[in-house]
Amino acid sequence: MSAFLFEIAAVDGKARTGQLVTPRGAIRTPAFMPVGTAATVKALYPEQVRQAGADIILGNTYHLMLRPGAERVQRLGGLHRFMRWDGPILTDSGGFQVWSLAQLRKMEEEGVTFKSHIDGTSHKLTPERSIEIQADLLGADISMQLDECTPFPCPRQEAESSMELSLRWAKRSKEAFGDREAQNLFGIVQGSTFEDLRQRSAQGLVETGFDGYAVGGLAVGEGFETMCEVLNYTVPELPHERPRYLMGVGKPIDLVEAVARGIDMFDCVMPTRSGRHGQAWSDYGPVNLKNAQFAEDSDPLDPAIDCPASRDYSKAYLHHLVRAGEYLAAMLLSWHNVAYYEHLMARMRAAIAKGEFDSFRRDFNDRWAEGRK
Ligand code: PRF
Repeated sequence: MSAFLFEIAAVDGKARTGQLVTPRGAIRTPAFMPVGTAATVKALYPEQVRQAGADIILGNTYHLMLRPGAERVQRLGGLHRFMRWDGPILTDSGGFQVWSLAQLRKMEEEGVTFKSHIDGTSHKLTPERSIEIQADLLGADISMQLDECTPFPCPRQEAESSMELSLRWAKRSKEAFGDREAQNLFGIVQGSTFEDLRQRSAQGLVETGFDGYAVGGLAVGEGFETMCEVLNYTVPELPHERPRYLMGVGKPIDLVEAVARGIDMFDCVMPTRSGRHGQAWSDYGPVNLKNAQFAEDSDPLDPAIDCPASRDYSKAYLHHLVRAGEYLAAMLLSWHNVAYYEHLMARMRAAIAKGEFDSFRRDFNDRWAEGRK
C-alpha cells in the first residue's frame, strides 16, 4: 500500500498545516471538503467550487449506488469524469447515510441491508461491496471503511459492541482494498463518548494500518463541549504523521476548535444546505438574508473574500432574491458559504504557519461570541 505523501509544514500547539499530495493534486490542510452527495455540490458548478478554494470534494456511496447506480457511473468513466471535477474526491462508505436516511435497516455481521429512501428497493452494503463501489466503480481517491455510527446518547454496552463491529469491518475493508498505487483508504474511530472505547478503537485501527484516520460518531447531538472533550482524548491516539479527518463537522467555530485539537480535514453540508435556506456564514455566525434589516443594505457579504458572491452582490439584492424564492439566491449563497469556509481554512493555515494560531483562535472566539449577543 502506498500512502499519499503527507507533508506537515508547521505545527503550532496541536494544530498542524501542510499538504496531502494525491495524483489528482495536493490538498492543503487543514482542509474543508464541500459535500457533493449526488455527484454535484448542490447549486454550484465544479469551476465555482474550485475557484472558491476547495482542493477536494466529498461524494456519497449510499446516494450514488441508488441513483444513478455505481456500475453506471463506472461505465460513464468514473465519478470525476461523470461530474467534471478533476481534483481529488473522498467518498463516504455509506454506513452513516444508511443509518440516517434509509428505511428498514438490518445490521448483521456480514453488513447492512436496507430499503432505499428513493423507491423502497432493497440493497445490501458489506465492507467489501462498499470498497468495490468507492474505489473500483466510482474511482474515489480516498475511500472510507464501512462503519456504524452510534446515536447519542448511547448505552455503553451498545457503544462497545458497535465499535467492535466497526473495527472488524475496518479489517475487512482493508483486506478488500488491498494494495493500490494511486488510491488511499481511511479507517474510522467510533466509541461514542467513552474514552476507553475511543482509545481501543483508535489503537485497533492503527494496528491494522490505514492511510488516514477519521473520527466518526460526533455531531450527532452530543453538543459542542462534549465533542471537544472526545477530540481531546481521541486525537492523541492517532499517528502524528497521517491525516486526521473529523466527519460531518461542522459550524465555523467547530472547525476552529477541532483544528486546535489536531484535526486536518472536514466535510459538512452546512455551507451548501444553509445557502439553500437563505443563510450566509460569517465569523459572527449565520446571517439570515430574509431578515428585513437587509432590505436596503447595499454592502456585500464580505469584501475580503475573493469570490463574486461574497464581494460583488449587495445584501439588499440577496435579500430580494431570497424573498422572491429565486434560484439565484441558493446559487449565490451556496457560493459565498463555500468560499467563506475555504477562506476560513486558508486563514487557519496561514496562522498556523506563522505560529499565530492561538491569537487567531482567541480573536475568532471573540467574534463568534459577539455574534451570539
Ligand atoms: N461515519 C461515517 N460517515 C459519517 C459519520 C460517521 O460516523 C459522521 C458522524 N457525524 C458523519 N459522516 N462513515
